[in-house]
Amino acid sequence: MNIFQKYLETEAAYSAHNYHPLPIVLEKGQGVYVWDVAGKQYFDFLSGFSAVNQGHCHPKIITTLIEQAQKLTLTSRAFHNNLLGDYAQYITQLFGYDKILPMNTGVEGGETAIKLARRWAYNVKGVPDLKATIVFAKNNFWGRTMSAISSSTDPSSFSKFGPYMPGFKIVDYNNLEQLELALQDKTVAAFMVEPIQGEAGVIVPDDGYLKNVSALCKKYQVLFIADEIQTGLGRTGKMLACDYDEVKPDILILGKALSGGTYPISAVLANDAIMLQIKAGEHGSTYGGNPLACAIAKTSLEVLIDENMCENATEMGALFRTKLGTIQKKYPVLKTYRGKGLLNAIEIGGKDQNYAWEFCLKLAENGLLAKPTHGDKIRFAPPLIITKQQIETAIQIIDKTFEDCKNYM
Ligand code: IF1
Repeated sequence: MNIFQKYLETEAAYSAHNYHPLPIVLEKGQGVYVWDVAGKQYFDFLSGFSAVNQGHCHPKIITTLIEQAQKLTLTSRAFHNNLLGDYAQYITQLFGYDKILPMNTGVEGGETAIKLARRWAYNVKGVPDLKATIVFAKNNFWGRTMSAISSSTDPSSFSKFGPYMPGFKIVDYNNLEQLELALQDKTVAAFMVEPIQGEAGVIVPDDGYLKNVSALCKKYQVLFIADEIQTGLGRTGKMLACDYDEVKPDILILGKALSGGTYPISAVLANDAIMLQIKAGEHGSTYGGNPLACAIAKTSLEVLIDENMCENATEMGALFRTKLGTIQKKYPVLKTYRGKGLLNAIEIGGKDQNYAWEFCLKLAENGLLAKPTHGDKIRFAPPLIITKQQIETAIQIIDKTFEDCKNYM
């Protein structure tokens, strides 16, 4: 029996089977590396689904976490705490919004954004009560709540969980004609979209798509909600993926790396005309805006900036894609590769659908962790602190893995 077996069996016996992880058991993480219970080291090229942008257990974030955890972790919002105001001022000035509504998970950020948009639609746009609609892009992913799956076009997310939230409409991603048609409906409160679709397999829209989305939203008095939970905070090489099109969404949703992978922290940012539509006692959560989260989030943002992680993501991402190009010449089974900054994905061929899974198993054996998404796509998203040398070593592992798998092709 291998060393992982008892962990896998215990987990299978007592924990829900709502995931199908790679059969490895991790117990340590530092920077771009994680180690399994046998002491084997891996490059982490998933980064906790882009929550660990700053690297595993970033020393400054961990120090902040420990120090604050020994002082005060949670007051509830029934009382003020000494950190929320300072953190709120910092993050709103950093991203250029009047206010933040602090939440915990990414999907709570999405739910909050939708509630703000609907409330604004009734109070400001004048949509008749109960008639507000929200437009989403096909293949969107913003979490697992009933609202999130009600906007999903992926049966594995929504089937047999109905009935669904009403008032949601779908347009093709990266399709401005369809979007303009949909926004002409006067009941539309908002268009909520990921600047790059992560779960769908790192789908990068045309240059200028977001700029046109923003213009259409303005034209039809519709709020532009950017879900930057995965693409934000340096992942694509800029602080926000929206920065590539120099657009400013009406509502910005952040999550994941807002805590450097240490704690669930999300944030919704908007200006007063939208944010103040929610009055005292009309929204919130037990942990939203807790002092531990405020301390962690501020340090997580500071290290992103102080350590030039956005710039590094741009440089290392470009190097990574260039190297993938050389691998593609040797192994045509590497059908396509794409991405921005350090949010990249490859599509691989192979004799059968399982090739991507087998490829990831072999990658793990060779010392690099990644996981397939939607069949034949493999996302590569290492922490943003990765160095040139580490990229080159990782590329060697990927190259070797194609060599190892070539009769599987
Ligand atoms: C799973 C990946 C999926 C997200 C975007 C909101 C959320 C997510 C753009 C919700 C969460 C996670 C959830 C996890 C797998 C992972 C993921 F792309 F990041 F890999 F599914 F698409 N917006 N993404 O990506 O944030 O509530 O989870 O904090 O549910 O399997 P959350």
